[in-house]
Amino acid sequence: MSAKNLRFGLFLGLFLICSVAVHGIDLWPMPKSVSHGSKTLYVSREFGLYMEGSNYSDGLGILKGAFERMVDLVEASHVIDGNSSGSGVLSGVNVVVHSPEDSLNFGVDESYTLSVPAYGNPIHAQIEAETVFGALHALQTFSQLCSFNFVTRVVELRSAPWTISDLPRFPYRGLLIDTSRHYLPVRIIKGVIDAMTFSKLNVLHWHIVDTQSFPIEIPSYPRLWNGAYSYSERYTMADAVDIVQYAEKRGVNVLAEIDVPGHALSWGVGYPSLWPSASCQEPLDISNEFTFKVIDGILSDFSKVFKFKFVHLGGDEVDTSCWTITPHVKAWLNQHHMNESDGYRYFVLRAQKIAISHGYDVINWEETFNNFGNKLSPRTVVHNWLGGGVAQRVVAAGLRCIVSNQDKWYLDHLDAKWEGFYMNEPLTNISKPEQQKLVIGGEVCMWGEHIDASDIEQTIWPRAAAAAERLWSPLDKLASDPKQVTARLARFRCLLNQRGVAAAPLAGLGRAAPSE
Ligand code: CP6
Repeated sequence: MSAKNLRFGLFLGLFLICSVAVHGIDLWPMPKSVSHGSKTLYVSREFGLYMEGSNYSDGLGILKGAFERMVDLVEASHVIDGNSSGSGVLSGVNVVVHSPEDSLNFGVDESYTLSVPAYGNPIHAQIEAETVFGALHALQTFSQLCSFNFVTRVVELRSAPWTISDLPRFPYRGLLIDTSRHYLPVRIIKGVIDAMTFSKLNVLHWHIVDTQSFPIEIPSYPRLWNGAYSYSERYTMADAVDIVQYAEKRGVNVLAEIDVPGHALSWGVGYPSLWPSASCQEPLDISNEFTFKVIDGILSDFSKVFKFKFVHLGGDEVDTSCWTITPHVKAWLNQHHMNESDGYRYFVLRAQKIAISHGYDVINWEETFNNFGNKLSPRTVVHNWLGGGVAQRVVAAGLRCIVSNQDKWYLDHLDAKWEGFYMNEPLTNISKPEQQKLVIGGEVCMWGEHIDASDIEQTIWPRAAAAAERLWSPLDKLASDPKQVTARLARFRCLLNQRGVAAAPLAGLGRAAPSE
């Protein structure tokens, strides 16, 4: 077989897999309300962006950039032979944004309406949104209505007219990446952000540092990144600014984490006095004022770069034995009338106070709540990860909660299937509306011990997308049986592939190898 035939065969194969079933509504995640007709429109090669009636001036180019990327996605690798005007030609989109504000943060209005009329001269799609970030979601939805017709060789938009009205079920829809266990180049992180926008995830939880390495520059304490794996496996503060700006332009917040007092051994490579001793290196030395000075310096530097309302302070899996077997730490605890669990509480609460002094609300892993929940700042969001349904108890105590239970939403569990990701319901056993509101959302976690730049994409996708629909779509639009969405998710997975995201087949991760 010639290379050309082989390419054609592969192309035909992908085409057949990806174009089965044009029936139904091919959107992921499913919007709150959708209605459509049956007319096919052709997308003009001069498809344009209009902003008539907007109060928003797009000074940062957020909308224009998103529009250009959308046109790129829809036309990617295809020649448009279609007419640029005339009957049945969709010649542009008018975007009306009501708020002039362009700063992204937690709770920003992400709602939008999108309508595509079937007739008119010219025919323009219409997007209305309170903020530009709602308009970005509308453009993503619009891009999923478009497809390339290989017979007529035009980009078409089928089933017009469309009327879509949409908003997220939860304001926090996260994905964790871990750059301590394996370094991820900036380019890879940007690719993760791009892919997140396709399924409307809006928080990149950046677990930057941990025991294994300290890859980020901290200007206040410049020896901290001596704990990086190598000279090149590092992020400058300029890299961090670049990532945050890249994400914000796409409607994605960046949540920075330093996980203290456990998971912090690498801090002591540059500053050994942060270790209880040279032979007992974590948790951080609670008896040393310098420890809290360093945390203050990091959070002070972070507050200039990471503008999200929250910072994550970890607090999970703290093994305090180093504190009790190291004489000077043990003496300090005794002197302050603390046992080791008092010390753990003291440390977490003091770190919280420092974060709050820099203007942040705090997210902590659930062990902090499980051990001393009533002592946590009311500005705490408790991040679930263990299996025990802590969300119920957190919201009953009046605190906010993010759901990431490891039995369902840990992407590093390679045997976890997409169906489990889809079916994980954050409001399980929470029925009071005022308590439901305290569950601000959920997050899938791509811990980095066993993945790196070579395979992070196919490990995240499409399973993270399954969770993304759970977090975005209203309960009455979510399938009660994942079989009902298999075909639609499979097509979304193909769309990710077409867009250059190495999403694995649905029958890939989470499945045993086929037997001989
Ligand atoms: N690192 C940190 C981890 C994990 C946690 N915190 C983790 C624990 C168990 C599993 C996966 C990841 N690798 N800092 C727990 C929140 Cl199964």
